[in-house]
Amino acid sequence: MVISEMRLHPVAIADGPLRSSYGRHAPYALRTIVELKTTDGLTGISETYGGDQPLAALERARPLVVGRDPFQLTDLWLSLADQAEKAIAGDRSQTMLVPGENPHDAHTRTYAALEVACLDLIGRAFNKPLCDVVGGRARSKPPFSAYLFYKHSGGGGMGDDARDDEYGECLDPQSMVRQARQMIAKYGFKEIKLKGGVLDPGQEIETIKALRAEFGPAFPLRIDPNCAWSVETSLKVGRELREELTGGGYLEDPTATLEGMAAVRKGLLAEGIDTPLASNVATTCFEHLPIAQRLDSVQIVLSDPHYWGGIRAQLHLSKFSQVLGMGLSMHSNNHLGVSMMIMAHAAAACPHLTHACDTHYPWQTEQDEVVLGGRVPIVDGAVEITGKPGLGVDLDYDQLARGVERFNNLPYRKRDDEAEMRKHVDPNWKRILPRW
Ligand code: GKR
Ligand code: MG
Repeated sequence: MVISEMRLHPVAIADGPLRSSYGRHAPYALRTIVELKTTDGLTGISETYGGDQPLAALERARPLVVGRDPFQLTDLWLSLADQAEKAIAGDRSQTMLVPGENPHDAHTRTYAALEVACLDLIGRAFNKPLCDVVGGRARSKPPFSAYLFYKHSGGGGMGDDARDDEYGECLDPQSMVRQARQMIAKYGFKEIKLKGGVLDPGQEIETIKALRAEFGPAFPLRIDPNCAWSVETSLKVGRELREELTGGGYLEDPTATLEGMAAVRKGLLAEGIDTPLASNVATTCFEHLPIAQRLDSVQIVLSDPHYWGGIRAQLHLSKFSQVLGMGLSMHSNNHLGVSMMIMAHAAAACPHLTHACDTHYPWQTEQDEVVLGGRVPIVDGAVEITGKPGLGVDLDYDQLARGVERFNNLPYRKRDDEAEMRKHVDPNWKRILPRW
């Protein structure tokens, strides 16, 4: 089996005006669909970040891909890692950059997209699901959590291409409870994540309390303000939500840097509050983990095969976090069904996975899906790994062409949530950390 061709499809997918400490989501999110074709007629697929930068990085890797035996993944990794070492070393956190934009991690993202497509090829060649190709599964129905966002009204897209606003405007505790009820009724999620860092912390505390009042302790709760709070504010929130964020929940990236997180942890423990801290901002690579453990900054690592370096890296991370005494959950960004299956196979394969994974999938619609047969089902909060080979999904080429056309018609080529805030909310808006 030899890879004879690599096809890259940049797509734009409608996205609602969701808020976070990064700003406001634009009407379309960007993704890239990767296809690898082999001399014996197989096609392996993958999905990754979108826009110019990821596309250019994949283009640069083309000479390493075409002509390759898809089993030779270590060699591919070594070649990409070697290129990366020649780049300037620097801050690998996600503190200031939106996910998918840190140039110091470009090699792990590029490798991940290619590795997944190779593993999909191998699965198809041997008629085995991808998670079985990497050693089998710890679970066949990996769980995902309801991912709630404060949002303005609108369902994403523009003009004639606007989507229905399924969840309406949600900018206070009561509308957030409504959003949660709707999402849980539709998908059966059993854990809840609230994207915070948007309203005054007092209102976000109230929102978490309203969610607890509505769903009870059987639904673990987590809140993630993406570093919007000072250490002091994080301590106040931790104190006020001591009941709500324990028992399976967590406090995610309340403040910036491993040192800041360590100060929050230390302060909470000093008051007898053992709320675990999770991170996808301060910890983004293996090198961060021993430091995070030494400082006691992070008790739950947020994996993500898209930027930690693929499915095999996900397995290493599962082991690494277990050995370091840390829990493991999964981070997400806007994505389509191919990524849904990448995350599901990654989560299925992990022996050590302690929390339901995040997914933005409820925020995308059937109209944008590129998977043949429509959206990947989430039932009882889980995605089932079926017996289908590879990722278990194929591409719908008409839908893919529509996504590419939407991309070609867009004036932007990268995510810029600050610009959206300035356009729609406040002409002077800037991301300030900490904001509170
Ligand atoms: O989609 O606005 C968003 C989120 O804030 C996303 O960019 C983050 O990467 O989901 C994310 C997180 O958990 O930090
Ligand atoms: Mg996060």
